[in-house]
Amino acid sequence: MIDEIDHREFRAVLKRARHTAVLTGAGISAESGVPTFRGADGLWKKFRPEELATFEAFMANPGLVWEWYNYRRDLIKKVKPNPGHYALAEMAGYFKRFTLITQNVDGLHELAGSPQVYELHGNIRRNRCLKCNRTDYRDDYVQFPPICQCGGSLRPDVVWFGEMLPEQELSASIAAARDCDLFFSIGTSAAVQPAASLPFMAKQNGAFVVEINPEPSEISAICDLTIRGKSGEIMPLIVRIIKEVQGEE
Ligand code: BJW
Ligand code: ZN
Repeated sequence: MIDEIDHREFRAVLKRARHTAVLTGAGISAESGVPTFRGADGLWKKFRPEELATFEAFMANPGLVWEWYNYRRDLIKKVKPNPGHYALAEMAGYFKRFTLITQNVDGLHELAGSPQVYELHGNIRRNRCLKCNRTDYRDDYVQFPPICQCGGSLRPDVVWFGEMLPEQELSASIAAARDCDLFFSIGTSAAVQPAASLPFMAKQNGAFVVEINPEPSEISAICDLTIRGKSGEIMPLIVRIIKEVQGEE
């Protein structure tokens, strides 16, 4: 595996990169024990997205949608970042600019110490009020489904299908994809828009695009380097190479 990663062209790219941008998906948290969405053991194999991950589904049956999110919240509370998350937190220190963009709602990048993370699909630990828009991280509401102090219904503050992504995070992510010279797509099937367009934007701008994923994805064909392996194993190796090349004259 190290031969696949450790070659002259990639070493040169790592050495000269000025701005590195990274997009992560569910796969980076798989080794922490968080299920992915698609694939053999994916969440969507057991639950249909349109029944749980849309605003319409929430309005039709808030109790059912809340049960599903509470089940996932409980699971996420028990897990820890893995070597992939820690490697990315460390990587931030090795480039003039480093932008970390995630589709994940589990908060594990922040927990691993990444200094700034654009969370494109929200955060599963956060609640948002449908009436006053206030947010909080409480999980001790007495009523079920939970109600805000203003009387409005609370929802998980994640982005469902058909909803807009948070404007600032999305525009900062697009700007980074257009500005970077090195882009990593890690652990995502790149099946969901608009996040899946970011690697294409980076490529169009001339960036070197690297994919880390044990399986092919929607973006594999445009990648300059595809590393077929687990991010928890590959990312620490990449950090090791970055340290080496940055120490070279
Ligand atoms: C490993 C690994 C290991 C495993 N190491 N790797 C047609 C064209 C363009 C767009 C659309 C369209 N039709 C509909 C749309 C829009 C829609 C969309 O993209 N749909 C597609 C399904 C086609 N997008 C939206 O609706 C978005 N909003 C939007 O577009 O707004 C504008 C608009 C509004 C109204 C009308 C029209 C436009 C919003 C998308 C929100 C996505 N939300 C979710 C749920 C979040 C909340 C929750 O958690 O419950 O976000 S869906 C789900 O998918 C979640 C994820 O963030 C997202 C992406 O999944 P991800 O991370 O890629 O996971 P997987 O499971 O797919 O892949 C895991 C990968 O890891 C695999 O490849 C494995 O191989 C790999 N792996 N182990 C490394 N150890
Ligand atoms: Zn409220």
